[in-house]
Amino acid sequence: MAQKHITLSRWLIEQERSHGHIPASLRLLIEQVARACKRISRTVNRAANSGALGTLGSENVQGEVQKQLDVIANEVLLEANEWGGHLAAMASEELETIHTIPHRYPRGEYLLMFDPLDGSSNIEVNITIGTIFSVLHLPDGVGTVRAEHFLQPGRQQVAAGYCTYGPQTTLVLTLGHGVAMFTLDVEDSGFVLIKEDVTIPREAREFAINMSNMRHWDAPVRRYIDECLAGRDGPRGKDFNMRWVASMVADVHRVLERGGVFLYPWDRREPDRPGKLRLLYEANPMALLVEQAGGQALAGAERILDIVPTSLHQRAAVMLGSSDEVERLGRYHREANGVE
Ligand code: P6P
Repeated sequence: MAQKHITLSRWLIEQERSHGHIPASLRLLIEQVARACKRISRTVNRAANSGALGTLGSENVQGEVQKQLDVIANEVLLEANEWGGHLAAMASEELETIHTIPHRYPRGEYLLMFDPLDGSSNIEVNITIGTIFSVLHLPDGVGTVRAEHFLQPGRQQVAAGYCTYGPQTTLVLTLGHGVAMFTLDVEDSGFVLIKEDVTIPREAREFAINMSNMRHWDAPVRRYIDECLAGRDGPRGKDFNMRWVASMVADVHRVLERGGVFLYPWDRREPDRPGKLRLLYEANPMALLVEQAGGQALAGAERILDIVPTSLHQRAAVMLGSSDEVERLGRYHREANGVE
């Protein structure tokens, strides 16, 4: 039977009206973020012809070389979201400090954080990249918004999602009541529902990790991966497959679609750094999506969504996906810590 043509706008209105899941202000915020993602998708698709590939020679707050598209995507998100009256401030991987709403616009109740273009190392080689975003409530009674107001544990997110720019432009979204996927219908230039109540299989045969870092891993991660590599002759009794796209949005999307586990763990290269990925606008939104889809998301032994942030751009170890696999990883970390 032909699937009903449900646009993102209609789905959001139904979430507001019939399910009472969200207020109109959050619905309108999500629509503005989606509109910005459509603009970024068009810009990415044209980049090779318009000369927008390549670097700017500058570095961002992370000390990473900025790509032209990183800066363009950041500007698109700031411009699309600052006038609507739904936000009090924004934070971005590309900005050292928060972006407060200009006085000429009304201030809203939400805080928006984003990685405007995740996977930048893949831009020049035409591999899927994407935008990751997270929404929090501004704490009550705040006068002047400061970075500290963003430092809330991920379990307090009111919405989270990402948009992939690859073979399809697909928006994946949770409002705290399951995960839904929408793919851009280029003719209509609108996002159309393709899947809701996304569920990650408990079991998996696929892991995603950058194997070149193996010698730097901690014992629990090494134990888990060695067992996967031992396959059916080893303690797991089954063979595993490996994937590594080096775009978190692509690897996490695969996990949401068919299960598996994604790892970017702590390693010895920078022992004082908990991991490579950023907590507020990469680990937290992806952890919420995965948990809402029935999976799990840990930063070693600890649940990612329980981490209380101490700085805007802090990093976290990430192990997320099929719950049987992530539970095993958590157990190995607790055993190594002498907790189990
Ligand atoms: P590595 C992209 O730069 C990113 O932040 C994530 O999207 C991705 O999962 C990871 O880094 C890739 O890191 O060390 O394999 O290049």
